[in-house]
Amino acid sequence: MRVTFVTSGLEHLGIEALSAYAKAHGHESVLVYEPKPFSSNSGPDNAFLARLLEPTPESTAQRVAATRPDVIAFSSYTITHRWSVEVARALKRIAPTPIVFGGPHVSGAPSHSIREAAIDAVVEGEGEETLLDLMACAEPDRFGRTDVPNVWFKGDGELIKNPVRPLIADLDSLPWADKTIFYEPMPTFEREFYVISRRGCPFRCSFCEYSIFPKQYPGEKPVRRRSVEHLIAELRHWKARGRARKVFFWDAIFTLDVNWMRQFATAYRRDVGLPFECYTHPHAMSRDMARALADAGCTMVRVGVQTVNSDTLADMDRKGDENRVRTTVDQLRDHGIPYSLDHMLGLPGEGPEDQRAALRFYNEVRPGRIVLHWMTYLPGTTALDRARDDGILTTEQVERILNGDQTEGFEAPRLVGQGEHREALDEMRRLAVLFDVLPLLPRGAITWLLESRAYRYLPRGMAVRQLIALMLAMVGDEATRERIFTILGATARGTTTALRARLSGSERRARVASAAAAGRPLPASPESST
Ligand code: B12
Ligand code: SF4
Repeated sequence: MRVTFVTSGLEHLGIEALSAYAKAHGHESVLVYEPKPFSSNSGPDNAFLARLLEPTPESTAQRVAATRPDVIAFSSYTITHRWSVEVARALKRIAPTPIVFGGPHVSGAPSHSIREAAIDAVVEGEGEETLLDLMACAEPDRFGRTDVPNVWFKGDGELIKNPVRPLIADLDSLPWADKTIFYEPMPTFEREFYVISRRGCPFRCSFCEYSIFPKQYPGEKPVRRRSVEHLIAELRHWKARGRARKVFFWDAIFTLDVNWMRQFATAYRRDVGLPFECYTHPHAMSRDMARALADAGCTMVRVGVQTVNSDTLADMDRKGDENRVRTTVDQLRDHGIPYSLDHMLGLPGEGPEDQRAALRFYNEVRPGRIVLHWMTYLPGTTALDRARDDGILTTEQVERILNGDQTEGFEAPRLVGQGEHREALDEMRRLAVLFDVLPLLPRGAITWLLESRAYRYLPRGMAVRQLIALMLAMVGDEATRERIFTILGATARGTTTALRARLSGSERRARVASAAAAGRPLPASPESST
């Protein structure tokens, strides 16, 4: 049996895990990957360039159909869900092959997702065993209509939800991720080796996908970790190819168990030795943990702060406070480990004054980088439920989010940035630039910009912020440089691929073939329906 995965944007660890599992069980797996460098929310997004250069859903559907799949598998984020649905619809017009959707968006909004006619089955939660079960019933009339756990499907006039199966307890029983399916079309990804040592997070911050966990897996323990041996063997294998320059551990929190970390530090330094970056949480750092990270050769730790307002932290069910953050960065600094801080703008109830307070604090602790995120309302999260209950979002807005509808996007500024909030959000956009430049300017300059409110005259907008990111890459630490080079490399490669497809005419041919197969006239302009 052959499964064809379809995705866009950046490397996808979930697809790599599923592909490896399918192959280990005797199936074939293929990836149709569209870089979509101007619309995947991971680089310089630009609607005009996206329309001009990126493939249409019809052309992606042709690429998928050409792989002759038995099952077509999409993994969608909320920001990519509509695109995935458009490709699925184009596919259904040319072939009856069963289509399954999994991933964070549909896991958070399964009942909305399964209503889409082009989707035959939706999988929530972990997908390895479920995918195999689905491949065993891969015929249009049987697909997912059995008792396959984790699957939602359409019954006769009703939606059917099967129970979820237990989580995979022993991560060492899983094969290594199938990296080659991404490295072949996008060799630049190999420069920064993405890996996870653990699944799950012990916390339940309301804005995070992990807040869904208790509803999805009642009574289950979320955190499971690979053994050091299993992890190091995989890293050694990829290091031997000589292309990776850095490792990124994408665990929600890498620093959870100090004994594991000590064992890891010895083995990593001895057998791998590449610079690496990882996440921590102010409740998951200690002097011993920082020492073990330093022993391992860690070159960047990202500390999740998000806000320093204790009321907001409590409202968002988030642990951690200013003191914990200060202790965490002290411990990292004492061990010579560079750190960056993750901060969120637009959290419910916060305004410019909260951002100024955060900036004063960050100016004291002086991180090497501040990674900013706007509050995003994600399907299934407790933050979305509360925003609806508290009247922050309307029922229509919540429905749009659950359907992955991009009309207003999913970030706070466009959702709640009207009326009384307009001015406050505009000021926060200006403050965003100050967060960006903080690591580049001396402490006194930041204090002056902040207290005199001169930051209101700083140029803002994405172009300026991207320029600052580039400057940080030039003068900043090695880990940041590698991060930015990976994104730039992927954007450049994605653009070349898109240009080549346009110039060779394959895009136009795909649309003609698709329209002919569906018995439709070809739309007038190649760009008109993207
Ligand atoms: C590592 C990571 C990344 C990495 C790697 C991406 C990846 N998916 O592997 C990078 C840096 C590229 C990334 C980028 C982004 N990320 Co991210 N990322 C994560 C993180 C921290 C861990 C993911 C992970 O552990 N994967 C490990 C694999 C094994 O698990 P998995 O991907 O969940 O896949 C399993 C199941 O979901 C299921 N499954 C998944 N797909 C499918 C498909 C089928 C057919 C089946 C049957 C099953 C199935 O089976 C898999 C194996 O069990 C999660 C946090 C979280 N809660 O998951 C956020 C998370 C997935 N990211 C998120 C977001 C928003 C993004 C960005 C959009 C951020 C941005 N720029 O705005 C970008 C998207 C970039 C792009 N366009 O490609 C959100 C997604 C929320 C949503 N509803 O869309 C999450 C949940 C974090 C959050 N905010 O709560 N991310
Ligand atoms: S600590 Fe991080 S990963 Fe864990 S629930 Fe909170 S935001 Fe999500």
